Order: sequence, then C-alpha cells, then structure tokens
Amino acid sequence: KEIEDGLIKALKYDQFELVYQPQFSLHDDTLKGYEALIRWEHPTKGTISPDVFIAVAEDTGLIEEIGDWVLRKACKEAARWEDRGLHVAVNFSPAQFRAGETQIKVARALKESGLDPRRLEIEITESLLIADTEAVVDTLRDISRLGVTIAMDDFGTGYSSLSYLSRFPFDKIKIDRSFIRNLGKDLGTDAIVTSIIGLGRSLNVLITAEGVENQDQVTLLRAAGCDLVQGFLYGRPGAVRSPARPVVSLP
Ligand code: G
Ligand code: G
Ligand code: MN
Ligand code: NA
Repeated sequence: KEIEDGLIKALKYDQFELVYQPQFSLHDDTLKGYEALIRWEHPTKGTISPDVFIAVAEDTGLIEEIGDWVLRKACKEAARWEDRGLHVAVNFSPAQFRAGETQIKVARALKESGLDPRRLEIEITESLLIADTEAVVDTLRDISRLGVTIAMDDFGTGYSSLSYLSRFPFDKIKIDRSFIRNLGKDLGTDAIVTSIIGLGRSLNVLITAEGVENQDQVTLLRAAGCDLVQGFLYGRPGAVRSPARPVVSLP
C-alpha cells in the first residue's frame, strides 16, 4: 500500500526515469541499440529498482499508466539520439497486454515521437504467452505489422519455452542471464546456450545474450554464433553516450 501510494505520487510528480543499457553486435562489434530500464528517483529514498515496484504496479493496475509512460518516454528520447540507426528496446509486462489497446498505444507513441517503427523493440516475457489467448497473439501480430521488433525476454526461464516460439513469430530471443552466468562452468549450460543459438539460426531469429560479464563468456558466445550481447562487460544501464565519443573498448 505504501509502494502503491508512492507510485501514484511518482506518476504525478514525474519521479520516474529511464536508463539505457547498450546492446552490441558480435558480428561486427558495433553498438546496435539500447534497452530502456525504468528507475524511480524517490525524493527521500533515492533510486528504487524496478524489482521493488514493478510487481506492485502489476498487481494494482498502475502498470498500465507506468508502462505507457515508459513507452512514450523511450520513443521520445530515442527519436532525439544522434545516431538514427540505433534501436530502443522497451519492456512490456503481461498485464499491459491484458489491459488491451496495446497496439493503439504503440502506434500513438511512434506517431507523437516521430520514431521510425523499425527502431522500436518490444521485450515480452514468456509468461505473457502462458495465458495463450488468441488476443495476445493477435496483438503481437498487430504490433509486428507496425514494423516494430518483438523480442522474447528471459528466454529459458519459463515452463515450455520452445512451444511458445511456434505460436508467435518472434524477431529476437534474449537468453536469460542465468544461463550466461554458468557459461564455461557447466557443460550442460554450454550445450543449452549453443542449442538456443542454433535454434535461432534455423528459425531466422536473432539471439541476444543477457548478463555478459566477462571475456570468457564472449569467446564462447562468439564461437557459438550468438548475434548480440548485453551486460556489464559492455556497459551498465545509464545515460546514452554521444556516438561522437568512443562508446566502449570492445573485448
Ligand atoms: O534494470 P533492472 O535490472 O534493475 O531491472 C530489473 C527488472 O525490471 C528486469 O526484469 C527488467 O526487465 C524489469 N524492468 C525494467 N524496466 C522495466 C519497464 O520499463 N517495464 C517493465 N515492465 N519491466 C521493467
Ligand atoms: O529482465 P531484463 O532482461 O529486462 O533485465 C534487465 C536487467 O538486467 C537490468 O536491470 C540490468 O540491471 C540487469 N543486468 C544487465 N546486465 C547485467 C549483467 O551483466 N549482470 C547482471 N547481474 N545483471 C545485469
Ligand atoms: Mn528486458
Ligand atoms: Na531479461
């Protein structure tokens, strides 16, 4: 209840902010875009992580308004980036889909910001598809038709990840960081990650590895043919840097 009241105030007094974490291509070692991540800049408690408040926002229905704020803000900011080739990835809660009208909101955010739809990515988790309603699949198709990229987030953590892939044509799959953490430490994990990357290849879906923290992981991911990487090794969530400056010294 305390968080709920706080969230209502946060919306009213504009206490949310977006930070951006870079995503790099392993094929040509260039920056491809950023994932937008919400932060709550609380006037007395400091920065509050979404881990603390997104679940409350979902339970109380506030996620609808917060999610819409995130979407519009991310589109607006990305439209102003110097490098017009970079994408912006936005996380969507399943509850935002249930609220309906998702494609209308996406279309409006694109229109008002002037952002090229091809620069927007929507990240959804498998739990969205557990509901498995036709409406969800239809909504994803509608958004996809706008030219927006659809990425499956935290892949591998759900119950039957593979079956979801056949229900909706995803453009991208993000391998959950729990797998990347054990890469090179555990043969089973290595095999799973290699298989997901192979699956991506055969389905013509790009694969992003999340939570990449060291060079050994990069070496293995490269060898396996992973397309994109994101993680502390490449950059923490923060401000978007001007492309005029070197972004990161690639490992
Ligand atoms: O940024 P951080 O690692 O603290 O994020 C923690 C979790 O919160 C992640 O699972 C991330 O996907 C989620 N998250 C971050 N920003 C948003 C957002 O804008 N909307 C939703 N629905 N989830 C977010
Ligand atoms: O669930 P989602 O992929 O949206 O989560 C993104 C969150 O993962 C971000 O909040 C970010 O803080 C966290 N994250 C990003 N890179 C790393 C990493 O290299 N290591 C760890 N432990 N967390 C990361
Ligand atoms: Mn994500
Ligand atoms: Na994730």
